[in-house]
Amino acid sequence: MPFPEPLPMSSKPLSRLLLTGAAGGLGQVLRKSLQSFAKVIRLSDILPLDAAAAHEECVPCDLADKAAVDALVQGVDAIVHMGGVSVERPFEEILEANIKGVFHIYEAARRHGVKRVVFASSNHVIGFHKQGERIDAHCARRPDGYYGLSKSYGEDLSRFYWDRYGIETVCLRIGSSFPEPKDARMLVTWLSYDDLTELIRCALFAPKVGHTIAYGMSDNRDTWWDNAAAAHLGFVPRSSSEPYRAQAESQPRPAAGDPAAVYQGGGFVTRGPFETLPPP
Ligand code: NAI
Ligand code: 15L
Repeated sequence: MPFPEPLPMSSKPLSRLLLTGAAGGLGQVLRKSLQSFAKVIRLSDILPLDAAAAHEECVPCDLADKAAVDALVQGVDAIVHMGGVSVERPFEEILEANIKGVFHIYEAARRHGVKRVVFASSNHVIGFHKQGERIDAHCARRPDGYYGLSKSYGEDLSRFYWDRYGIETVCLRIGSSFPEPKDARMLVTWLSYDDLTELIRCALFAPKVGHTIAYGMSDNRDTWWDNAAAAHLGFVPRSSSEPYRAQAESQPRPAAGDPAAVYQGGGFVTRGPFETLPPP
């Protein structure tokens, strides 16, 4: 299904929406698909961005720079926080972009009175649950690396900013959001770009979200996740991984018993260790 046509300007509910990670894979998609929701979209990334259209502002920013993030957030109504390291990497990299980065976003939101954030969490918060195990958003978290730990921190941090300062957040534990599912695991974890946009729309505009954690997945045949929280937001996924089954199942699979085939986090569960010191 194609992206919905942008609504007429008068019906755009937000004045200014901040999208971090705008140069990334999902950011480039959301740059277009979220334009219906705000008169102005402020786009930010540490990487260069394409020239801004009339309804866009491009503000380069390193999320690890507290003062720069504070200036970035000033004047926005809501934040869709997609920026950061998006794969397993050494802790020191994750610390700067993801852990300090998400703290800077929430501090700036507090200082500038932003009332709602959509935070791109990840299935790697629960990556050490076994494939086939059915879990919901309240299950024990079992992060599968420093990356998953940073997203777990973001979920806790956003909870704190709701309890302490009343800033609402929807944490989206995104499965695998790519143009199509690439392998057998992604048949279960896939989230189409159209469904991602719809989920973010629900997260931005559902009347009361408090602090909500929802999974980001399409209406796939098989699922490991009870997504009642997303339904509560009004999210109804429309895509399914089923049309891609034959192609995805033809890709090489990890051997039975390989942790990548055992755990929900797939190959992430075996990344590292990362040696950042000389051998002992
Ligand atoms: P991506 O890696 O393509 O995009 C992330 C963007 O963040 C990049 O453009 C990068 O330059 C930017 N970034 C990294 N460090 C930064 C820093 N210090 N300051 C400012 N910007 C910085 O990742 P993708 O796939 O677009 O994912 C977007 C978000 O969604 C990420 O937070 C990722 O963890 C999360 N997510 C994505 C999933 C997916 O399947 N695509 C699944 C689960 C979560
Ligand atoms: C993620 O969190 C990553 O950002 C993305 O690149 C994919 O690897 C995805 O999870 C996944 O688990 O498929």
